[in-house]
Amino acid sequence: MTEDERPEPIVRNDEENLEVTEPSNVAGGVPAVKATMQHARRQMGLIRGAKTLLQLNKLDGFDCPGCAWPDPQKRATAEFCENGAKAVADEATTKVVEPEFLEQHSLSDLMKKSGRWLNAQGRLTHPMVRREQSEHYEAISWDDAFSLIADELRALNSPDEAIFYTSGRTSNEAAFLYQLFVREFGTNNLPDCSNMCHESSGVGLSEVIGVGKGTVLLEDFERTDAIFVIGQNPGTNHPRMMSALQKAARNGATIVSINPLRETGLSRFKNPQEVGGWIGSGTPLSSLFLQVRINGDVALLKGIMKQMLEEEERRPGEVLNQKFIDERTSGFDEFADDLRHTSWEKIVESSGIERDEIRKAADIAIDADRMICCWAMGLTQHKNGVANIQEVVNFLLMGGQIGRPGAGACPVRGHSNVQGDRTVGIWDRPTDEFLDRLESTFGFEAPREHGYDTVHALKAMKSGDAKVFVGLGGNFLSATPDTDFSAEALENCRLTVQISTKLNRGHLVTGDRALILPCLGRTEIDEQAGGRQFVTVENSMGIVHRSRGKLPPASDHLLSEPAIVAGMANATLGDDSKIPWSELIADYDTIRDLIEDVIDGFEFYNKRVRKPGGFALPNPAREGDFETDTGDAKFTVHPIPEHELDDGQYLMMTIRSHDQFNTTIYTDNDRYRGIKNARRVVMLNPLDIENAGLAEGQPVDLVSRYDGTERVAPDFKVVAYDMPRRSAATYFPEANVLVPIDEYAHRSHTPASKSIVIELHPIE
Ligand SMILES: Nc1nc2c(c(=O)[nH]1)N[C@H]1C(S)=C(S)[C@@H](COP(=O)(O)OP(=O)(O)OC[C@H]3O[C@@H](n4cnc5c(=O)[nH]c(N)nc54)[C@H](O)[C@@H]3O)O[C@H]1N2
Ligand SMILES: Nc1nc2c(c(=O)[nH]1)N[C@H]1C(S)=C(S)[C@@H](COP(=O)(O)OP(=O)(O)OC[C@H]3O[C@@H](n4cnc5c(=O)[nH]c(N)nc54)[C@H](O)[C@@H]3O)O[C@H]1N2
Ligand SMILES: [Mo]
Repeated sequence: MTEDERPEPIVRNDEENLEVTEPSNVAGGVPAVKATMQHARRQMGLIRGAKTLLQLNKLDGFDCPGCAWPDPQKRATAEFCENGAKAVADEATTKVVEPEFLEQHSLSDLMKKSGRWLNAQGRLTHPMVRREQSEHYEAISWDDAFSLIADELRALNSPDEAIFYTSGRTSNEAAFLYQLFVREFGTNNLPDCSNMCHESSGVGLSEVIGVGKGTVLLEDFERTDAIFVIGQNPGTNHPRMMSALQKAARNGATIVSINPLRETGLSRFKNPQEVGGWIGSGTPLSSLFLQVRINGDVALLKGIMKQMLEEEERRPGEVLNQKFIDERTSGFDEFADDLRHTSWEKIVESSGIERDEIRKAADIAIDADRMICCWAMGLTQHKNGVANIQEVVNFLLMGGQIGRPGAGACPVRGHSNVQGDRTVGIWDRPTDEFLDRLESTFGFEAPREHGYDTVHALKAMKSGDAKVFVGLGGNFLSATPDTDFSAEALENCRLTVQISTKLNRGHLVTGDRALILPCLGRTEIDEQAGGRQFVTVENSMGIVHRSRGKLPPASDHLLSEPAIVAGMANATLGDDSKIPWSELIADYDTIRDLIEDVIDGFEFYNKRVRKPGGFALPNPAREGDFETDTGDAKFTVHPIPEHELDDGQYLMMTIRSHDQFNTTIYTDNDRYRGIKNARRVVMLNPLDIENAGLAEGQPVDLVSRYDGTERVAPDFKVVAYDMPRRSAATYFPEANVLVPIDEYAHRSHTPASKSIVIELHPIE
């Protein structure tokens, strides 16, 4: 492709200067501590930095705005990890973006800057508006901003022409009020980041075990014999999980890692919270690494299970938990039949894993009295994402590994409150039971038609069926698939509203008019008429607990997320509303009382959440009670997915580097993988590089072709990496432009961000 033909990249990066070194073989240790201190100091200064970090994840402090990994009951002095510290430092930065900044820099000027640069400018301080045809944002009062939203919403032909997105950092209180406002307004158009994340887990698990959440608690890691970590990179994305894995390994558990990449965190770990963790060579973690092909997991799991079945046939009664299978499950015969008819050739070919290795994995599962399977985006973001999760459940059910201590399913959630947001009603497909409870509690008629999820919201905006977009957090432009499509979708709106803490590219690609509404972050004091407030969140294991910020807000003009929602609701619904919005904001206990009225499991919410460590929500599957339509856990049968790759084509996964939180880029380095000063890179197997006549460091354009449309991500550099043949890895969000809007998982509609067929076009 020539210089003129290549499109402007919609995701921008700073000047890059790629350096490649060997990937690290141990996670944590001194480099992690050093990186933590550097980030904290740079953003917050020495004293504020240290003080803030010591409040992180404390019983009376604030919940880490990073991932959703749970906190142990016994907290360390420094109960945080390198990447949690980066997320906190990023929010608690002392830098600010004041109105003058946005009045000076035009939107097209800012479009030329990288996402990392935009984020690094600091915290947003004032509500800002971009008026029609204007090239700039300018300051606006809160009242005028709310009126503008109300005018646009009321002018719609139907409430279904508005989209209300949520990102998973939002608290239970803000999320509950938000869905209440949206449903009283009259729509279920509540897409959220979960649609792009663990939706496949939710859909998959609900069907076969009756709850859409994981079934293990942190203490189960101390009692388990084997842990399978599948399609997850905890050393980077859930570093506090490393302490749990380390403890499990020390207690004798065997850890198996299934991943196309030999991720550093899964081989060895030096716990920076232990004195001994700073020296020595670290604790060896995974004893078996299966370098599966991208999307080879169905084949691999079938292989492990086929091996178990054959073993059971050789020594009946010794391998499977037949009693559990007979009494608590259905569908075993069809499932076993399918395994018998799946050939070993097909399994080995599709998974890329040899029989011997499969046998080793099966032996570990057979020897384990108690087994846990953990997974994340490596399983959910495929067209067969739901099938992937249900194969994991099949694997667990064979040994009766759900519903007893030390065993179970562990989808490791991403955003710190993504699970809580769904629990309190952020869902485009609410149940009738939930809507009935809203109606009986509040006395308004709840909309019954299901709303748009993320993919379908984008399509509706693009086609003109939706005209107003409101984002409660997040970065809808850069996190969604098909960036050019998303940009057009946003530009097609009459009004786009972003409730945000930091500047991102989503603020630059707007509807006819746009608002930025700046809000308080987790780390900050939330003072309301009724005094100082706290909020609550639910972690990956269903524990609901408090989070109370301690820092003075970044600006006097910030409102809390609940207050912003109430402001929009008051202005839009006015006196017709059945809900006393302003009273609820004065004291968040009153919001929690309403959550308790509407949602089961929150009994004595205000009392129980004040107890140190919070409380666990009910989870029938964890107790061995499967509330599916048939009342038992289900074995299911899924085909092995096929990817026909022509010459010159590769199957690409888009993954996170060590120095980003989703679309927020901290630096252009990926320390564990040995990649420095560059994000526009494509990792390939060295033999593939050679075969294709490419060279390391060579610039290439990445091209995907689906349904006759060619999508181009320009100007990437080739990096040789230890990974299966014919696979490619790029970073999210740089490569999102290649993910077609119509490539998403069956039934969960999660974009297939981990299996996109691409070609490489060398740049002359
Ligand atoms: N520091 C930090 N922490 C985070 C985040 C962050 O961006 N930065 N994001 C948060 C969020 S929202 C989420 S959802 C989680 C994400 O946490 P992860 O799911 O760990 O994140 P990804 O980088 O998407 O990594 C997916 C992993 O799956 C592997 N993989 C890809 N395709 C396949 C496949 O087909 N099969 C198998 N077996 N493996 C595969 C990749 O090699 C990679 O190791 O992390 C959360 N925590
Ligand atoms: N290709 C590809 N695409 C992906 C993924 C992938 O692996 N590959 N992963 C997907 C996944 S798992 C997820 S979860 C989504 C993430 O999608 P999002 O949740 O939409 O994206 P984030 O990058 O987490 O959002 C960052 C922005 O949130 C705002 N923010 C930060 N803290 C707060 C807060 O406390 N309150 C408010 N109101 N705003 C705040 C800041 O302005 C910041 O710029 O991306 C998805 N997209
Ligand atoms: Mo996520």
